[in-house]
Amino acid sequence: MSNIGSYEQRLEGFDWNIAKQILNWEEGELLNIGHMCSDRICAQGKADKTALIWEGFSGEKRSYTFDEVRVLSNAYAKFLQDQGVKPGDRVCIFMEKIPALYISFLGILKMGGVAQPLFSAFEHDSLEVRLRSAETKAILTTQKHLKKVRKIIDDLPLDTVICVEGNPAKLKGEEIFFNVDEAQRVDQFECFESGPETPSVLHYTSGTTGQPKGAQHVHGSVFGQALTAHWVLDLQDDDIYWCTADPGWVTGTSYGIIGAWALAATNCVLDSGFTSAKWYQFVQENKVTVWYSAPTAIRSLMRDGTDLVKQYDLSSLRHLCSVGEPLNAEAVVWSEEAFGKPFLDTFWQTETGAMMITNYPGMPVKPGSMGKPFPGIEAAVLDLKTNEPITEPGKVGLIAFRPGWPSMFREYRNQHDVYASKFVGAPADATPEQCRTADDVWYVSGDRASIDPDGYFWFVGRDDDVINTGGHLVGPFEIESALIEHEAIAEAAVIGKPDEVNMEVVKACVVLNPGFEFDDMTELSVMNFIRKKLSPLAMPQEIEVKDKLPKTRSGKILRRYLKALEWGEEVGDLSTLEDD
Ligand code: 6R9
Repeated sequence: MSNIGSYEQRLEGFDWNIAKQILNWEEGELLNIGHMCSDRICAQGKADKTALIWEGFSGEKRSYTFDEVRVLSNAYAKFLQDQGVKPGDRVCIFMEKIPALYISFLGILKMGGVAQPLFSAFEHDSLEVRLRSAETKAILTTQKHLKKVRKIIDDLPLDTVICVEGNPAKLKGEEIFFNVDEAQRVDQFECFESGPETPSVLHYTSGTTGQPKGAQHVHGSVFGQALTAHWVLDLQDDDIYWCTADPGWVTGTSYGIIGAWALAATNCVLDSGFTSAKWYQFVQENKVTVWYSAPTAIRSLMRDGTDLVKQYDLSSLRHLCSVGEPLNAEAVVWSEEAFGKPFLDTFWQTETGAMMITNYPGMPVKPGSMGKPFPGIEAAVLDLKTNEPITEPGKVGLIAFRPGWPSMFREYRNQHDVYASKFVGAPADATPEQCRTADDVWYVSGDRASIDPDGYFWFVGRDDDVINTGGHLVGPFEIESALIEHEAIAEAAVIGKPDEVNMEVVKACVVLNPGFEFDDMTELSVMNFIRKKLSPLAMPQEIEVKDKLPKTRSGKILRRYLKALEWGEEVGDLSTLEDD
């Protein structure tokens, strides 16, 4: 059972150095996530411990010890070096949740590269904007996804395409085949001498306007990720841990790789589509003890009922956590009934790199609340007009954090003004570093919440137009831009539409080009167009044709207005709405 101490005990005299003690890491030692998640674990006498338990789409299984992860990630690191990849170069990982993803992630970090994981479901357009923005030097992918890369490579500064799975005979031109299971093991590799501020992982996240933003993380993030994994996920040495997130999403790297392996937990990965039965089977078979998942999945499990739960032996489960969207009180209560313990909600973002507001184990759970700030995190809700912290319980404001926690993002790649706009109290022309270090600065999350008299945070909603579909953030702008490339569409506005399981799904309101009819064929063609250009997540589930779109006088689409109509909410101040 957990022995991590009460929330109150942990708050008192908190210091991030505790993370260093927990990792047994001393100042002056090498701080490289790749090294800390493999070599250090082996050096602690855990070389033969299982690091990865993997099950693939068609039921195939593989497992790797920490020593195997160590030598195989060395092999990736050396191979990348041999290809001319230099420290600081961005290396994209674009593949399903196969073992190569997890192991190459460490390999990239070991040689000083910046790992850029992207969802394999992305189609060429989504891939292209992210590779272009990151000026990605090399991409690791599988044969299945090569055609998307081929489609865009000529226009990109991408030098090296590495295929890690498939048939080498199918490669073209300068594409290189590297299958780590067949490659020579590299027993010793001299890791890049990174420090706390050395760039590590670049995660793309969607915004309301403009293209996706690349949130840059650093090697020092491991302290935040490991400590939260230890105290909130309650990861202990003998845990069998399953984080269901794909590493294309920050949860899948911060907790699906870094937090877990830095603490030497055995990490489970199921690379197959969701069914409740499949998931329960996986928990039962691997005796999963700690489970970190998302509300969409929990709601789907709930829909399939407790009778199904009873058909499996899930008694190994001792601790459950959730992230990505509001976790409904109903889901918390159901999980108590179904699994004998509640899913504990945690709130954080790509930008924060690690958990910020959490239901700390042992703290009384208020179903529907996100919990309280993690020790060491100063959180507030700011008044919507004055940006001052609200002291009145229950009043809604913007969730904000005092900068300075270890896993905080260090910049939005090449978008300094957007980075600066996330901070209140920083000088207008502040550098990213000044934004984080100036006095009285708050990082503003873009979400709204209230705080109750006991200090619990209650999520209210996002402060922008970003759509949260099943825990994945989708930027309306990216979809709108793609929609208007379809021959039938003149204008488009994209909003989130309420959905029972996914919380929101994408809805598009469109104005047609003259001469086009909106019949079933056109609808299907538009949906497929987006699915094939961007990703299945971005595909509108509903398309509504309008004569015109509501716009501000300056020509900006008023998504807020469309959303209010859709959600049956008050439309609010429409003074900026363009006249008829
Ligand atoms: C880790 C992650 C961040 C946004 C965030 C908020 C929503 C995350 C939540 C939650 C309510 C929670 N979100 N956790 N909303 N309750 N417990 O999800 O990162 O993909 O960047 O999304 O997700 O809107 O701002 P990211």
